[in-house]
Amino acid sequence: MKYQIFGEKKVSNLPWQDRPEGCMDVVWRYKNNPIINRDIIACSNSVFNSAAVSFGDGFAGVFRVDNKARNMELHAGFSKDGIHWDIDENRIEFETDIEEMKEFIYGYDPRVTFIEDRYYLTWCNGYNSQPTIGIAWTYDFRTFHQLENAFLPFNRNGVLFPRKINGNFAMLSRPSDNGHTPFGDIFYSESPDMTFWGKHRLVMEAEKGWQSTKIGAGPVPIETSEGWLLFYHGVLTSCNGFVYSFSAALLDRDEPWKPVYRAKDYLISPQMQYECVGDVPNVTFPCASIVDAETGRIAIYYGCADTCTGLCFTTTDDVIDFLKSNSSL
Ligand code: BMA
Repeated sequence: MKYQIFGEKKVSNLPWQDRPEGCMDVVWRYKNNPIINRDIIACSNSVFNSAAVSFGDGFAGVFRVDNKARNMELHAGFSKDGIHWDIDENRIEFETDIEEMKEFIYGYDPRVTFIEDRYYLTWCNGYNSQPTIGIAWTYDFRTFHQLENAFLPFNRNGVLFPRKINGNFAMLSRPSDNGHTPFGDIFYSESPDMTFWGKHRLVMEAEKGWQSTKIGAGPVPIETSEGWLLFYHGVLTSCNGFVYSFSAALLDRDEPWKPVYRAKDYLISPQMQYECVGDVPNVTFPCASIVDAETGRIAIYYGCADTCTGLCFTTTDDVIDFLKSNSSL
């Protein structure tokens, strides 16, 4: 490997397929996509923007399930190979002593981050029916302990860093509105205790082309010698509505609110039928990546057309080289 990876472990059973012959893309799709169909459990209308991590000798995850009543809920699941999933029929019932957090209204777009000794779940949490960032932790993906919301509404795409920065927990998020927000930049915040968040900093604003309307952090950033590798989604407003693509940036290791490289081009945009056709057409929305520290291979989980879940692959070296030769900064 050309570039070093920090804080990640060896994942010898990482889902993987080599880049297809003749393919010139930096990120390529799993050939049997989608890996999770919309009807994988009885109650599901759709299963998409979801988080997966390496867990024990297999994988665990938290899945966005929009149910047949069309409420947005979070379900836990397990997998031996990261491709075939057993998803709980029942939604996660959070445990909490905080009276204000006891009512579950809706939850969507989960991210899971392992920090120190446990897995933290962040998601877009309905509070007073308005979106903000919920936080919970778990050891086993069976019992989840909910903490305070990180921010006031309206906020989405809360993604924790996998280690403390300057002695504090750190999170990316995207302040927004109560609708299909027509704007949005990525911000950085710190907290000494996972309760009180401050030191808010702008990281990146919406720019041009595929990322001209709004942007939002995707999977948990991966620490490398060249900076924090962040996959993020970007939205273009076409005459037929929003188009969600994704690409990558590298953020400074000590001051992650400072981008070092930022892709001019997208890595994946909706082009396959399962990405272009569904409940919301033209959406590719990554919420998780698993990296194998030994090879630098990365498996990215992404929601497709707000309907099903896909998988795609790359390596840290490939993405970093792409960023260095393709940066708008
Ligand atoms: C965003 C989020 C995502 C969704 C996307 C496209 O605002 O709600 O969950 O995938 O819109 O509908």
